[in-house]
This record gives sequence, C-alpha cells and structure tokens, in this order.
Amino acid sequence: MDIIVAILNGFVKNILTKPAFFIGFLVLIGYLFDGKKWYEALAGFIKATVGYMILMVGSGGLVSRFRPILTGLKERFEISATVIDPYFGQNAVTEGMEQMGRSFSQVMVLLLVAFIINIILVRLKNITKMRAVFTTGHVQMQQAATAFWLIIFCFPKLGQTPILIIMAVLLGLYWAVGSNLTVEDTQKLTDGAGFCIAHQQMFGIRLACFLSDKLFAKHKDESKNLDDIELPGFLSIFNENMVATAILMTLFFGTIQLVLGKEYLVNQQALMMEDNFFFYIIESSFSFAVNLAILQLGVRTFVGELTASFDGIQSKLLPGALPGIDCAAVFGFGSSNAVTIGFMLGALGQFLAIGLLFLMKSPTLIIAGFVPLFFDNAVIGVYANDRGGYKAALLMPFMSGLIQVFGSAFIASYSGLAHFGGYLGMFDWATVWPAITILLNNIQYVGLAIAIVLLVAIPQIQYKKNKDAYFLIVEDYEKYKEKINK
Ligand code: ASC
Repeated sequence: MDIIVAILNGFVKNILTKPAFFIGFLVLIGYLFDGKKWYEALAGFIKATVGYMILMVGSGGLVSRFRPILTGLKERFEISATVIDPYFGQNAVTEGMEQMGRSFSQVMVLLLVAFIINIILVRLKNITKMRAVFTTGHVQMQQAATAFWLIIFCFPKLGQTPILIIMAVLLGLYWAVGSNLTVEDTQKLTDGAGFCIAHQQMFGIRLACFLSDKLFAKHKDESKNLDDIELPGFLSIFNENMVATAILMTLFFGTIQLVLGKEYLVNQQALMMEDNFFFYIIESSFSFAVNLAILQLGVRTFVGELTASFDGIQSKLLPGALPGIDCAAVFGFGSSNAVTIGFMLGALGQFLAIGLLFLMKSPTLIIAGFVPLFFDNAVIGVYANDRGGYKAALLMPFMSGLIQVFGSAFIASYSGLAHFGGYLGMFDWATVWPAITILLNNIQYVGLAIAIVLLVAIPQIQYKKNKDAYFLIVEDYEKYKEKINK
C-alpha cells in the first residue's frame, strides 16, 4: 500500500503538477505508439519538455518582473484592497485556512482524484462528449486552493472527506467541460495544432468567440484584422509588433514606476540608489518584449513535437481527445499585435471598473494583478481578433477587464477572502465560480446538483449542434476542414 501511495505521490508531484514533463511524456508515448525508434521518441520528449520549459521561462519572467510593479501600488500607498492574482489568491486561502484551524494538506489527493475524474469523463466520451484532458498542473493547484475555500464557505460543517468528494467532482467536471469548450476555437485558431486550452479563462474564450462571431464576423472583410492595419508616417513604427510592445509597455509600466518612485523601488531591491532610474525603467519595460519573444520560441518548439506525435497520441493514448495546455500557447499563433492590444484594453476595462468601485464606495476595492490583466485579456484578444477582426479585439478584452474586477470584488467579499487580501481573479473565477458558489451557498445540495447538471449539459449541447464533425475536429483536422468546406 505504501508503495502505491508513494508512486501516486511521485506522479502528482513530478508529473501532474509539472506541465512540461506531462506534455513531454505524452509526446514520448505518442511517438512510441506511432512506431518511432526509441531514440527518436527520446528526442521528441526532450524537445517537447524543453520547449514547454522555455514557454514557462517567458511567462515566469513576465510574472516575476511585472507583478511586483502593479501590487507595489497597494503597498506604496497603503491601500487596503484585494489583489486579483492567482498567487495572491492562493496565499489568501492558505492564510484563511490557518486562521480557521483547517489545513489543506490533502490538496495533492484532491488534484489526483479530480484528474482521474477528468480522465474517466474523457474515456466515456461517447456518453459524456468530453474531449479534453487538463494538464496545466500549476494552475490546477491554484484552482484547487480557491475551490477548497469556496466550497468550505458553502458547507462549513462538512467533514474533510465529503468536502473532498464534492470538490473533486466539481473541479474534475470544470476541467473536462471547460477545456472541451475551447476545442473548436483553438483548432480553428491554430489550424489544427492538436491542443486546446486548460487554464482559467476557458469559458471566457468561448464567450469572446461567440460574441465576436455574432457581432463582428459578418462585417469582417479581409483587411479588418489587427495585422492588416497599416499605420502611416511616424505611427508606422507601431506596425512592428516588438517595437509596439516595447513602446506601449514603457508608457504603461514606466508611468506606474514613476508613480511608485525610485526610493520605493530601491527599498524593494529592484535597483540600487546609484543606478539611473530612466534606464532602469526602459530596461524593465523592454523586458516585456523580450519575455514575449522567449515565450513564442517555447511554443514553436513544443507544439511542433505535439503535432508530430499526434497520430500516436490519438491512436491509443487519448483517442478522440486533445491535451489541454497553458493559455500562453496561443501567443505563438494568431496576431502578436492582438496580445498587446488585448492587454492594454483589458487594463482599460479593469481600471475603469476599479474607479467605479471606488466611486460607488464599494466595501471591497481591487488592485489589478498582472496575471489576469495580461494572460486572460491578451488570450481573449488573440481569439477575438481571429474571429471578429480588430473591433472584436478591442471590445472583448475591455469587457473582460470590467467583468474580472466586478466579479472578483463580489465573490471576494461574499466568500470572505477579501479579508486576506487576495483572490484568484481570472475570468472563469470571476464568473462561473461565483455562480457555482451562489448556488451551493443558497440551496446547498440542490444547488450542487444543479451545478453538476448544468456542467454536464454543456458538451451535450455542443455535440447536438455539430454531431457529424464533433470528434472529427480532434481526430483529423484536415478531413474536418474538407467536410466543412463541402
Ligand atoms: C496563471 C498562472 C501563471 C500564468 C501562466 C501563463 O494563471 O498562475 O503563472 O497564468 O500559466 O502562462
């Protein structure tokens, strides 16, 4: 028994929560099933894992550089507000749990059980119509922590085991249903790269694509994509994405750094007193474009392997299903300008919403966190631009920014997490999960049953709409395109 527990523990710690290895092993086994030589499979494993690690270096670099700048506002001006950011959310839950005398030491068990539920749902895909496995471990940890809190909030008297069961069922369903929801949109965006999204804005992606199609697609002629807009004269320098990103981020983060002041940043050990503040600002802002370029290199590296090992993965490992991966993978596709525009417009939406909360004297104020600001809104921008052109790329991230702030302010005060200064704050956690929490808190097990039924119904509805091509789009994208074109 001890050995089994040790193996499972090792699996969760080293593979399930390490997406790079997870994807690497998927590629390795895919190649082996495909009859490749062992050394070719090994090379594929290495490229896929290293590629994913490069992606994480880029995204980690962005997070570690820019998160402190935004949250610095809270500290510098001693604002009492809730930071919306997955890492702050996780810390807030840990602190809240400690105060309640509860521990969530069983979070590893929860992850594993929820993951197994996800796999079983996909195995039964002929009945469940769920086609996606969630592989983004670090995000699963953050979500497990927040779900833990929300569910204990709704069922405060429940013991550890029943709580774990409720959570595992809800999370496992959310992973399977949410990532399944992004299958069509992601295959279309990437021209069949063979993955879908397993992150924190899966419902947001579907909603943005749905609205972009409804509102803008009809009027979209070829020249209305962000990449097709040619700016004249001096503005033409913005046509080059790397230049545009560097300039916009210098304006954006440079302003905030000026507001924070050199002294504060020196105290934070971001720079030294004798360093030149101007060049420090330029360097840190330009590092945005640097990390974005790293991230895109990582995506190109591992997606190539994922696509090449696809047949093997499809034949035995995940027949009729796709791996769900980190949302940053879409930055390697679609328009790079949409990444920057999505971020800026999302920021506009968030700041407007924060201003409104302030004017309405909301009991909970929000500080914008970098991860929702950038990863949610840039991703939504990329999809929206692809589907509805530049107007969609402006509007969808803007609306997402508003929703992130209002939804998070509501659920953070409602569930008491605001006391501990942080909330996860990503799109689905400002919409879907507050709705689930309201249901569970008000009508308890009836609410739980309703939430489960609604989640289970979503893939069924998707399937009903598109029976013929529903599995074809994951099994063979080229055939899918032929069929659709006919
Ligand atoms: C998150 C989170 C991150 C980023 C990263 C994006 O939700 O915790 O570190 O998004 O996954 O690539």
